[in-house]
Amino acid sequence: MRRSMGFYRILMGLAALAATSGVAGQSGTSPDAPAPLSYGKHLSQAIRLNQVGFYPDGPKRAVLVTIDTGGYQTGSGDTGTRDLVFYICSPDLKDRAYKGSLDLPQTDPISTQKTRLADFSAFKDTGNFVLWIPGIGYSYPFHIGYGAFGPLALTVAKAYYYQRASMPISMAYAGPWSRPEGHPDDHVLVHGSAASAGRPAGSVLSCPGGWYDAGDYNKYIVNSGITMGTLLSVCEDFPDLAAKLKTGIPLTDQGIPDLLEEILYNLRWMLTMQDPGDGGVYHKLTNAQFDPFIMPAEARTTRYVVAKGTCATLDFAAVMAQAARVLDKYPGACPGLKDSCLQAAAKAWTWAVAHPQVYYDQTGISQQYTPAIGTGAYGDRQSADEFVWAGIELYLSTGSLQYKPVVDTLHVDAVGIPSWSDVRTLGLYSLLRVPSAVPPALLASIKRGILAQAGRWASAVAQTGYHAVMGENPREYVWGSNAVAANQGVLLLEAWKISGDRAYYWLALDNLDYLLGRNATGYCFITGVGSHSPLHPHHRISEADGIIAPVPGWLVGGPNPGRQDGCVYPTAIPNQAYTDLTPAYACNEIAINWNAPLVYLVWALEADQPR
Ligand code: 9MR
Ligand code: 9MR
Repeated sequence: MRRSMGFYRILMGLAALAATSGVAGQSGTSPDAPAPLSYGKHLSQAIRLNQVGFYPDGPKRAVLVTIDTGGYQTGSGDTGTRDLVFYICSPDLKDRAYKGSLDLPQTDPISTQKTRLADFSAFKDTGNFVLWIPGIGYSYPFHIGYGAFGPLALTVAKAYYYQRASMPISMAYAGPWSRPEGHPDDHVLVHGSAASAGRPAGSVLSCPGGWYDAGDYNKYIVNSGITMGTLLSVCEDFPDLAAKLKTGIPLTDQGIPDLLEEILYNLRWMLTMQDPGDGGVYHKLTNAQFDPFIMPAEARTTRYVVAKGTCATLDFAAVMAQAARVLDKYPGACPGLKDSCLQAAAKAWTWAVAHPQVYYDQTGISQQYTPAIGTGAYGDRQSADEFVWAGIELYLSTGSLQYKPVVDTLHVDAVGIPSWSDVRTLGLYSLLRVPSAVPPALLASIKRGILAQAGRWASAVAQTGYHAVMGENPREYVWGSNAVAANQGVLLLEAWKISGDRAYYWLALDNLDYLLGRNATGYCFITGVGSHSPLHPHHRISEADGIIAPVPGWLVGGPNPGRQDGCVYPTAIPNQAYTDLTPAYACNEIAINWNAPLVYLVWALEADQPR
């Protein structure tokens, strides 16, 4: 909120400026004549841009919505037929540092909005600016600088700290978002669905720690899987940056990056979710039903571990194997942990091979056992991709011939982005990290697949109204569409690494521009970031803590015409189906698996900037 206070001060200054400068009406001017320089000195939400910043050497684009056919927000009032100039100005509009003209209007294929692009890539000065279009208004402020996303990199990673279960979140690290410990999870019951000979129903387990999944307070292994795989990949791919970025969290292990410290908080919880008797992993640790909107410390409902499953067990195996590889780089730290991870991963694999199709069936479980379970299902009836991911990570981390057949029998045609239910691509990314271990033909097919996907996206981007890959395909506006945008960015960065073609790096940045405000809703989708961001996420802590500002650094789910929450949205148009309301969990929840690719995207972009 501090950022926006500053922003409002700017606004007030501008109001005073407008009052003294004799702002004139449109008298005597035809609608198509150039606008006088004397009006339009107010904020215009019709100007959409990255509300955080730009790199001096990078592309810089803003979009003016001239006509908003969807009725989500008003357009600019511009007819779209006249020539329009824009200026990059100091925030008080006194100094004009750059002049450009807007492109002709085009129709955004999804929203059917009419949009005009303002490209100021040629402007390379550093500092704080607004974009001003005479007659229309000025934009939210932004920064141009090397390391423009350094603070953002810290904010989106720090978010996980606020989400920790089973420990107090202290004032020293969390400031206003400090809170007492919630969900100790040291007295967790084995649900009937999870019973085994060694651990009959009602046995008491201790499974403390970890992150709450999302707006709710439950902890799900499947969703921890993709989250951890993505965050561990940040550590693996950008160790130098990880060593430098200090997120300001309590440190228990010496000599490891803050990000890894945060990751290990969830990893140690995950380890408790394996049955040491047989190696199987419980699907989730949960209440029977969702908690109400109360603070973690007030929640007292009985907690259960529910049903072992193949997908959870393999996701667990993959995470533990990859973690062993990352921990290997910090030999002095966390004594014994790497070996524990490797043993746990191997045991989990063995269980999964013996139980290859134990799928999570919440309806069936609830019919058979009491209590019935109504929390997030993360049900997935396909374990082939989990076998591939786990097999690859185990092979790369152990070199054992036991896992080699997974690599030898792998055939890759197309490569798509991963999701919690489809994790194969996480394994493919890992193969690219250790090319010497991969058969050359397989390696080539993975690269071809990634370049083909990235190439298709690149060729269609100019047709979108907001110049971003996210925006090409209306079917991508699913529950958690913002994570689709972030994951597209990650794939584009892989394409950049493979080909050396910078254009893919900039296309990845375009998707970050999308998430930070250059989109059909005008929102910067990360709490506490930018000038116009969600204030009412579906997040129990943010809603119940009595603080107006939501917990910062969280990416909300984003536009989703599915509206599975039954809420009223302003429109069902895919890229505008968003509302900043707490009950709207299908577009405005936050989740650990959505922030993870955002962390990857921002850290990867920053890792390549001079600092
Ligand atoms: O708060 C829950 C959120 O975390 C889940 O993503 C969502 C879908 O499973 O469900 C939310 O809980 C709602 C429940 O499904 C229906 N009754 C209202 C609950 C809170 O809004
Ligand atoms: O992200 C999940 C989305 O892909 C599913 O369509 C949706 C309904 O099953 O559930 C989402 O995950 C939620 C989980 O079930 C409970 N915690 C909150 C998650 C984010 O909304």
